Amino acid sequence: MGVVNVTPDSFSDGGRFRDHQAAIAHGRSLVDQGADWVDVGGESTRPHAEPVSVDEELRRVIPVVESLASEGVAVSIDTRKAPVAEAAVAAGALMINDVSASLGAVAGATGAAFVAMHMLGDPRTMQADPAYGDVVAEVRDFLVDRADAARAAGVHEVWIDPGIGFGKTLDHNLDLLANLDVLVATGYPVLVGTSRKGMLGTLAARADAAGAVPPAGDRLEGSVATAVWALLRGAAMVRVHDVAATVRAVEAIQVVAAPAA
Ligand code: HH2
Repeated sequence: MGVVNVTPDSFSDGGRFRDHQAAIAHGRSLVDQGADWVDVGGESTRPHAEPVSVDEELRRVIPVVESLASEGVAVSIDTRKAPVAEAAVAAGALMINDVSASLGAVAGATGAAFVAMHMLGDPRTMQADPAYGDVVAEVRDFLVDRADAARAAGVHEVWIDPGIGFGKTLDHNLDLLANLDVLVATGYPVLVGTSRKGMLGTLAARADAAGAVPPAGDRLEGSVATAVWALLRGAAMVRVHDVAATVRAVEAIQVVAAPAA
């Protein structure tokens, strides 16, 4: 799944695809690089991000969804808002990617597939001392509850996502990545997004002699490594900004993981 953020402020690529034509061209390019899905978002959910109005989010995403979908691209809409999800599906989106895991009924009513992601709190407050008893079990139980509810609401395809970086410390993120098999064992297909996230900056700083944290646009190695890790541990899809590099890495490692007889 390749990411297109039609926002001024996304942590990873904010401002680059604000313009509709730039966003559409980027979506096409991600498909050319090997993306099966293009995830279009109009509201940053980075830590401390301010919410965006429904009207503004619609203005940002709908022309992009409409154009890519009309070209046959499988578009998912990355939103927490029911009116945005409904309008995006009407414009051709086939999946609702919901970081609040609350739009299962909207997916059921519109016939879209659904991603339920785990987040503790909301983006404005989620990184203020997040705490869990057992992060893996709590995230799993939450996701299974939301996924079961979505299925009961008639959703034909339900994905679960641990929400790396959404109300989690570095140790929480690492625990979830180390134990992806627990999510895979639920039977729901698992989506994982580590691409360019803060935890990769922290890990890169640990490996740097000067302790420098690379900016979000300079976290390719960690992004690709953790995407490959997630897929080898049973995730069915990864959400990434750098599609070409990820596809190349996955193709290389598939040969190692399953050598030709
Ligand atoms: N991460 C981000 C946004 N949406 N959706 C899913 N399912 N899983 C994720 O891990 C996930 C997501 C954050 O990344 P990005 O879109 O690059 O940044 P921003 O929220 O600042 O736009």
